[in-house]
Amino acid sequence: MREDITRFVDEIAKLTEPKNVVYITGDEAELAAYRRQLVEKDVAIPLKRKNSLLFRSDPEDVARTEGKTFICSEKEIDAGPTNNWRDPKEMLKHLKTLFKGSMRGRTLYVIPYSMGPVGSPLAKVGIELTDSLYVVINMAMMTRIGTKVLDALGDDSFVPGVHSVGCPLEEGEREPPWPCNPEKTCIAHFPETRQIWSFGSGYGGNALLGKKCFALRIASAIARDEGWLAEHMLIMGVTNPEGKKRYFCASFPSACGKTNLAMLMPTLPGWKVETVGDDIAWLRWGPDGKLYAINPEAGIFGVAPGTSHVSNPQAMDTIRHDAVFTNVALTDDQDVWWEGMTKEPPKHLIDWRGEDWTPNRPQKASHPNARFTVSAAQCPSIDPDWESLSGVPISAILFGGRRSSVTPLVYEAFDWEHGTFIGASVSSEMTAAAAGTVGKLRHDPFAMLPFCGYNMGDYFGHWLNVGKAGKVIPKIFAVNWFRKNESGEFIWPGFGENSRVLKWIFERCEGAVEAQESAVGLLPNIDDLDSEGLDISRETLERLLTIDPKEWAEEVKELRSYFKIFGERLPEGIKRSLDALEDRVSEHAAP
Ligand code: SAT
Ligand code: MN
Repeated sequence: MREDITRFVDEIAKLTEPKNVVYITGDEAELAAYRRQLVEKDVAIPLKRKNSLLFRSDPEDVARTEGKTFICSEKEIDAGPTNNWRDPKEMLKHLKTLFKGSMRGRTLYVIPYSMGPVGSPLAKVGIELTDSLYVVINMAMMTRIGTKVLDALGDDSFVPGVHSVGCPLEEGEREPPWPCNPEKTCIAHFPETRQIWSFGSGYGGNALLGKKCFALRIASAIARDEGWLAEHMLIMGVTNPEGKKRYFCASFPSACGKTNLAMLMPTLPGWKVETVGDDIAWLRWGPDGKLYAINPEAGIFGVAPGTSHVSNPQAMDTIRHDAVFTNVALTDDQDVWWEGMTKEPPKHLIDWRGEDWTPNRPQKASHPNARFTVSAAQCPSIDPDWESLSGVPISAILFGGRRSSVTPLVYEAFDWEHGTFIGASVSSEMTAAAAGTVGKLRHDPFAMLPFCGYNMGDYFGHWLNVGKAGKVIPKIFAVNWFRKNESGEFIWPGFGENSRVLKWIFERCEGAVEAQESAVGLLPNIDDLDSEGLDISRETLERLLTIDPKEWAEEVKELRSYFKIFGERLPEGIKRSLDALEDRVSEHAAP
């Protein structure tokens, strides 16, 4: 074992005072023993699905807590206006008091993990120290863990992460089913020294440090320094009926359907979608001047409610076995259920709080942010190249959000600078993935609002610069599956029908179809959006594919006021694009 690793572990053990320290090897037998242990201690419920467990979290610990997530750069301005900043020295002092003795009576697990396929030049290693077995078994699916990671590390650096649920156990005290410490929850990132400290929460992105903490917040800062991109994007392979394949990345905020899109079953005959990743992409220019992406993760942490054989049959197949479920409902025959899984709910369930549930109950049986965790390798649509060490070449980047109005179904950016502006301009109606008001429209640039490890204005600038370094520049598109009519109903069917939009994007990449210039970007000609077999009126299609200059004049005003928060850090390229958009919109609005 490398001396700096044992030193790190010893230091944290001295601070947190665990009863023992265990290095995770990643062996299947070891993980199976932990799963058994969780069941024996009544922390997890065994399911009828093979090797699968159900966990119920504390009702106070059900989603990422953005208000308790901090970026601790030396200077406040380097965290920027969209992050919660804390002085690194003060924060470290605070963390030392929080973590003092926080693992008493517990085991400290050392999890070496790789973000990216082990041995890939694009992969990076982290070491998470945690006192949560739930974290251990989830990290084992979400990342590549154990001895093989240490063997491949060589002399490279690693990102240290310290996680504690903040519930020390007194002698003889029983383990609570979901240990956490919501009052003192604190998730702190040190982008300059590349460290992560997370206290008090056991849930998802708060606790599985490889995901948002490392692969986005810390990695975005590394990527800025090294000239690449760490993005909140799925990666998918799209094959046309002639057998030609292209890869797309798509950025959407949490719980806006990235997993569904990455596993989409096209309704268009002859088209195929394969999954490389469903949440995070690391992108870099290859030696041939093309942009290559790897999925740094190895698993899927998907939103359960709404997932069904209709909305995402591939996900339903993926979670048939060896899956972990959190905050879903339990059926009488030891299986899982959540809202939207079937049209009719079962007659009786145990809900996510552990209480009897019948369909006449007003409360939901599963929590809206209930999740499944599963290894991506189990996904039937997994791409044959998903673990390619050099990544897959990207032809197009899609930006989307949940917008019930204003934003058309799809349009194309004029160029990379305009595409960067589109990414910077994303707003989305909030979901249950983060604590907050569901449905409220908020700016979420690049779907990175909660995940950018440095000043978002500088991040826009980094995007603009990165675009100058490649030879084969991907096309950039905006998409919006979530348009609604006056009665609040979705006017686009979504899911598998989104393949129609993917087809247009594919054909634009091929140079096979024209587009029409509009004030906001390049729109499809209505007849180029394949609507064969789709029950949709011409009028609705027109509505989906045209822009309303009045609405856009408002949008521009709103964006101008929003971008003010970045002050001097707002790059010229964004200002230029905004001015140009304003000019085009007012030209179009003129009678
Ligand atoms: O809890 S996570 O941050 O991992 C999920 C999400 O918000 O995308
Ligand atoms: Mn996400």
